Amino acid sequence: MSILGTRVVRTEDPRFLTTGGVFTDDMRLPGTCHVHFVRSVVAHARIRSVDVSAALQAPGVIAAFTNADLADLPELAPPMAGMINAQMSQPLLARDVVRYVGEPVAAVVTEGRYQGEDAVDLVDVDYDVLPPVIDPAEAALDSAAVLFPAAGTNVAISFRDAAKFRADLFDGCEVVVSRTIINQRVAPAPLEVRAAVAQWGQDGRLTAWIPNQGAQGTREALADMLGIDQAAIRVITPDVGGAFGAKFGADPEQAVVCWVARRLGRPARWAETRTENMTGMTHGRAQRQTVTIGGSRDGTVTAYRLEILQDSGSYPRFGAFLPFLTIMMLPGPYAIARAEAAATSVVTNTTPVGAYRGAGRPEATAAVERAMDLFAAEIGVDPAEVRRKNLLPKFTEPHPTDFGALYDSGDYAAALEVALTAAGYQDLRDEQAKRRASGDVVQLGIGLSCYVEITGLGGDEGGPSENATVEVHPDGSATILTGTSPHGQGHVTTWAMLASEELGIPLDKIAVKWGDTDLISEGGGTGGSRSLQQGGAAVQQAARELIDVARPRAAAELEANAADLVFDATSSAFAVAGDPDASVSLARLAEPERLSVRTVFSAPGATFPFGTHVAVVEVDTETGKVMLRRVITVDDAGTVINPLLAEGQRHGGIAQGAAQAFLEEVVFDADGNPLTANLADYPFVSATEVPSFELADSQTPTSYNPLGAKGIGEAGSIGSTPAVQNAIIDAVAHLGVRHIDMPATPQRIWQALRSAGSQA
Ligand code: MCN
Repeated sequence: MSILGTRVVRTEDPRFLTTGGVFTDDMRLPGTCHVHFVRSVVAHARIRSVDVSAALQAPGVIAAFTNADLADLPELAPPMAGMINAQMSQPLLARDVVRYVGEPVAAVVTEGRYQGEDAVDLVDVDYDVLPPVIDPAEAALDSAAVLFPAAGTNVAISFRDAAKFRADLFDGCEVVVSRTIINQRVAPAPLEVRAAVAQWGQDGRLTAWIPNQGAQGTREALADMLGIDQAAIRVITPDVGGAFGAKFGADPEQAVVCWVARRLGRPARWAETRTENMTGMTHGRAQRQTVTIGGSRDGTVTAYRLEILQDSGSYPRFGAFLPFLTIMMLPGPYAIARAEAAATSVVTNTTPVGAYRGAGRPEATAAVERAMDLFAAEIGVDPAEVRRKNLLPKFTEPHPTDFGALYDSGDYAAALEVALTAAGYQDLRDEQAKRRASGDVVQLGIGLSCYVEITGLGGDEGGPSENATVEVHPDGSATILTGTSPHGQGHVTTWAMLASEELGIPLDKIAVKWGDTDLISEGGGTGGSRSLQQGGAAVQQAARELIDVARPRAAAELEANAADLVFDATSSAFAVAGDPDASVSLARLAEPERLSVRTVFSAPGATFPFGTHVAVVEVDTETGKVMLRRVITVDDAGTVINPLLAEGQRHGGIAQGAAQAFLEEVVFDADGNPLTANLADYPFVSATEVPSFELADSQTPTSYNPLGAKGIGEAGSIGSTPAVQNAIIDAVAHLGVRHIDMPATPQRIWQALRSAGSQA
């Protein structure tokens, strides 16, 4: 019986639950010093001076560094240079200007960790405060103060041109609705904050332990920031306590820790506080979207336009690039005859924005799903019916869109119907009608969201790819080396399942290794829900190739013809066809020489998982309080290899996505002071705010890899956000409310009800 598709319990967990993980901050090297950062307390200012003299006198202080000390490091280009305005790069420590609260200005190095906490307070930074630009709409104005005078603009990058919008896009539409909606800034808030430990060897090589999503990408980022060859760096990834897109590459602080270790000739370490994490780690989303949707009164949508203003934060990073992905997924699962989009990414005096679970695609889904509901409300047709009318029909051959995507396979209408049936949609509408009729204080809301997303995007010209090595040892065990980098997704379990399936080696005899660049020099890491479809496929391919390598050895051993041998995965041995007594195990074949295969799996392209989410909420119309009652989802990620893990990903993603709809938001005041700088002020979602989700099964295999698998890691956070937002608005729609921005907090709901009431 195949192990694939079965609910194998995570083999990672016994260790986490007993001895515990070993995270970067657990690394202990003799003679280590501690790095602490002095961070800007103002959002925008010229630095007149940085005086570290008092700090240097404090107990335990070894050294203190400012930007002037980093003269041996190269001038940095912004990440994704060539696309992003070249004048907008971030120095490792602020040079003449600070551009957000939390920006590292100086580094203080101490013998003991606790000594640094006090010493940083003794560094005297003299600021000449500049006008802060916090609102991206203001940043986009010609009259706005510019963050980078040399750039002469706050625009980091733009995509397509709103000036070229068609004047006739909405011609012939019976109904056109337009609205500006906010996809607010949120914090990835992984349980493990950022950290680094660095040590230079006698040979001049750097070893850096950094929590990341791909050691090879982290090595490249460090090489750029330190101006050294990648070959001179070894990155090791200890256990990682969540990343959610925000731990790709390396951050300036991590490069400074490496630099300090070199300068002082001893190991150096840093682990941030939660407040540093909330203000210093990249945030996600942060789009202002203007949607315009038009069509006929029967529910057919014929035209759709999206204008995006992306807040990139102070130093443009991946966040500036998010609209590219949003536009790529613009029409979502719908057949809309005419659609167009344009986007501008601007810099503001706030924390830089980066990738966050879904990165650009949740924003596309949120826009079109909100637009669909606005349209449905305007024409008075059930939102399910409007979606039904406009979904692309089922296709099995790749479907190209006008926005550069090639949907591999999909049956969006089926996903909608399965979800509606599982939810008991009509019963819910009946209950809603009853509560509306009785004027119940607590109203019921039902929200829908249909989505298609992109997973496994990227790679070089050859398309997306990933490598894997499988080695069988003489004792019957095996080792897998992978270029992916799990941080909660369970690759150890799944990769072992894939190898076990091919080789017949039990799971507990298969070790999975990743995240050491000296051991695995190439790899794309884990992000964009790429790992199974590329990294997992590579493991399967390597295991199959290993059988091919072993076959001639078995033939020699058994003095048989290679073609007459069959490999039996239940006994992990080759046997001569028709003569089961003549057999030799794989383990035995690994005795004379190493039995190891490294392979690269290349995919023809990205895959496009899809689904439908139905959210059911109760809204107290007197207090605005929201209770999330149910979320029912279809998340079709092709063939599922381990349903337990895939469902875990869905549960986590749905909770995270739902939290964006009604709880989470990173807030700055008008001066750029962060108001959500810890987990007391930032309402981090927990199990108490969400119900257990109802997950319907749907598997439409892709032909892009032999597993038939697409990605599942981000589906939950893509589908759930608009479903929950739509449900909340639906609960109070009969009272005259058409839209409430996220997060739909009690205050916002209450205000929406009041202004709808006063208009009535
Ligand atoms: N899987 C499966 N069948 C499928 C698809 C996936 O059995 N058809 C399983 C895989 O074997 C794997 C897991 O589900 O164990 C997720 O696989 P995949 O969809 O390939 O996604 P990745 O492993 O590449 O994970 C990346 C994704 C992203 S982009 C973010 S952000 C995210 C997420 O994973 N961050 C996470 N889930 C997270 N989960 C935790 N605990 N922590 C994070 O930081």
